[in-house]
Amino acid sequence: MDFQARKQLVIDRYEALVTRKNTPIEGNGIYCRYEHPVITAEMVPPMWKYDFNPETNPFFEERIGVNATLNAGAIKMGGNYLLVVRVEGNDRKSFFAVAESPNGVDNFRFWERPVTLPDTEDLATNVYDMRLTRHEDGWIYGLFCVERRDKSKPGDLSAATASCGIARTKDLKHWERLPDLKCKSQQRNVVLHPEFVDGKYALYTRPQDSFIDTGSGGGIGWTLIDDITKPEVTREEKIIDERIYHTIKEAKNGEGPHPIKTPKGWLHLAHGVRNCASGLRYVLYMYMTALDEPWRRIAAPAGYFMAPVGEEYVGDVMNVLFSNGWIADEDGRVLIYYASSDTRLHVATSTIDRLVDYCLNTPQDGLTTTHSVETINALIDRNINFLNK
Ligand code: M1P
Repeated sequence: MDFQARKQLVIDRYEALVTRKNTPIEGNGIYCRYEHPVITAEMVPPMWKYDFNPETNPFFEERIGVNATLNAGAIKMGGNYLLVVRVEGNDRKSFFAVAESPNGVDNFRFWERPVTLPDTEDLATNVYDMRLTRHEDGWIYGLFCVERRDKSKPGDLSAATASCGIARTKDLKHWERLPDLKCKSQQRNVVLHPEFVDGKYALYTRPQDSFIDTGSGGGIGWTLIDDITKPEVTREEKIIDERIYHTIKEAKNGEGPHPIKTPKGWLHLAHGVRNCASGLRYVLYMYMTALDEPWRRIAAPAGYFMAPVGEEYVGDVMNVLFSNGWIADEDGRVLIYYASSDTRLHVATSTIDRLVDYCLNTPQDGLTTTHSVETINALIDRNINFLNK
């Protein structure tokens, strides 16, 4: 195929993908998955990957490969649905890029260029998983993981450190970088609460002993910080959603996007991790906290909310669902953006009412087999009266 024909083919394939209609699939009554992922590596604009000059690229070869599009922060602006996507190149470096859709479930297109994120003096090797928070102080904050080589282990080429990077913006175009969060432990999955609490910025944290292991880190933490422009954890990180033996969050967990405020409390989406013979398994779960005390858990439905199905199992890091973005629409609809197996990005839709109902009325985990059977029997007992109604 000559240059012109290949160029046309690449553009046509790209256009077909970004304009593809997406339809919901009825599920368990709590949420609907969708037929197609919302963003895949193939939906990154050809202009970012190909040299369009026939002189310098006579075979119209791809020059810069994109490996995956995953873990996106989400926000609604000007009536459109915007995702700050983690785009991972073939070179294993991730960067952020904004994709926009008129309806939130299909027709996502990346903006002309990826985000140019100012760095700190201590350059990051990698950045990823931005959580967006439209804070009541008027800024939109992006909190993300900053990965650097662990200089204390010069002999170990895979030793890294994780800390929380912070940037803020009004339009997702111009970003002001603030210092990284100062903290005694490593941190990933740090999320900014959208409201001041006692006049302070509030953070969901995830203290961890090392880059991968949370070790003595007991779960999702909560702390207040005095000054977002000099962010430092000086108070206790109170564990508000703990890891528990023989549950979906035995090995580790982490807050997803910032919680959604509802009349009945704050709705939280998180990921839980357990270990098994095939490696780590990441699933999504939910919990709720009190409106006036966002650190106090009031509901904890048992088990996972979403786990991988079908092609979602397969990818770069198998058996993973991860979410750091959702949008609560004005009409009560909730769009949940989740990535599967660190490879592609999907949407699931629900409503505030359904999610609150799920959290408040799903039985809690009794933590033993006996309790699980008792819970099922109690439901059957109640159902007998309704069977033929
Ligand atoms: O590979 C699965 C996920 O692993 C990490 O999450 P956590 O810090 O909870 O282990 C992150 O690197 C995340 O990006 C990734 O999806």
